[in-house]
Amino acid sequence: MISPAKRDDMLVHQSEPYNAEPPRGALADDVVTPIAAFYGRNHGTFPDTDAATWRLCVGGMVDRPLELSLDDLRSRFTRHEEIATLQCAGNRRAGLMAVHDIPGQHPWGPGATSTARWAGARLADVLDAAGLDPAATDIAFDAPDVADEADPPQGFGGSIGVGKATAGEVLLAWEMNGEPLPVAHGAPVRVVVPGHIGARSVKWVETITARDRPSDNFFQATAYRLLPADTKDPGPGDGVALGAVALNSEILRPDDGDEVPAGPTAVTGYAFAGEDRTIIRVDVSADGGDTWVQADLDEQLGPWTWRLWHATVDVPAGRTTITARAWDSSAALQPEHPASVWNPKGYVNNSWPAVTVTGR
Ligand SMILES: Nc1nc2c(c(=O)[nH]1)N[C@H]1C(S)=C(S)[C@@H](COP(=O)(O)O)O[C@H]1N2
Ligand SMILES: [Mo]
Repeated sequence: MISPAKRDDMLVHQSEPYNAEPPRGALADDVVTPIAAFYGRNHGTFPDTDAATWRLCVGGMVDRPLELSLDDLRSRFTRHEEIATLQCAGNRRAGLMAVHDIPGQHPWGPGATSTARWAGARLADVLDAAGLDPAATDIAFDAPDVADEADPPQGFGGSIGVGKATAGEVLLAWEMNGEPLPVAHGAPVRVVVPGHIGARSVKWVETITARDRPSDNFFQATAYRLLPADTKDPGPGDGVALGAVALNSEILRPDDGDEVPAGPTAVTGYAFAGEDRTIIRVDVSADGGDTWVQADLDEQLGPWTWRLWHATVDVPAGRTTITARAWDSSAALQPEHPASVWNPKGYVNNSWPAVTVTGR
């Protein structure tokens, strides 16, 4: 078993396969998350890949199928960097589970999201070298880590639309925060799809296939889909495949349950919206939403990153709930209640975040 080399205060939902998130405060200090704090989300055991023998096969609807070694990838294609936030569709699921049980899924808190500086080749350049058929509509990724939860058990995979795949920001990354990509995050090479749910950023990618329809992989066709609340027994194609990350935010500091000195209290959090949307405003309330203060937004490091924000609110003596709400550049506001976004698999809880603190 490969050790993921994480902080020892990670909240581990499962050790094998490794599923863990940092405590919320660990995300508050850096726009680019240290690797030791970066969440880990795995559907199977880390595969036994060897950078020396690893090959990337690019095929399907292309004129010139490719088989590339890591050296080929690094020497034939220009290296690009992209700072991108990954966010699991299951981030903040615990808030939905508090509304109504979601069996068989991890109760992720606010930490199933992190930001890294990724470097690698542009998927667009690799597809160009392979001579992408203009009739292709979807680009599928497949990895060797077998997920027993899939029906039938299969390697992890997924796909994105050809427009996104050729847009330039999607990377085949071998570097994370200036270091060689760790095994836990997909070494030797992972896909990074900025602005889309984490599940599309396939780790340990071995096969890229140009197709005329989305991937049939379990994690594209059956899981990571938004289902109506009353769906009983979802099968392939039910609901809607999740793609772009929805507007979301969280409070990182103070922590839920903290004691804080009564009076002015600093509150820090993150806010993020996928694809072409950016965060334009975050409000914070310490009186159940009667009054709000506008948070200061940190500079956004790039088009694909979350924004950290800071506000000071007056915390009275006794138990108080601090609430936040974010808007994106389409003027969309987060939904207030988790009950209104509850869904059977517990994805995309983007309701207003809250922590309860005691002023002393
Ligand atoms: N091969 C493979 N890729 C994968 C997964 C996986 O289980 N296997 N999990 C996906 C999911 S659901 C998420 S949210 C991200 C998490 O990336 P991280 O573990 O580097 O944080 O990887 C994605 N890529
Ligand atoms: Mo995920």
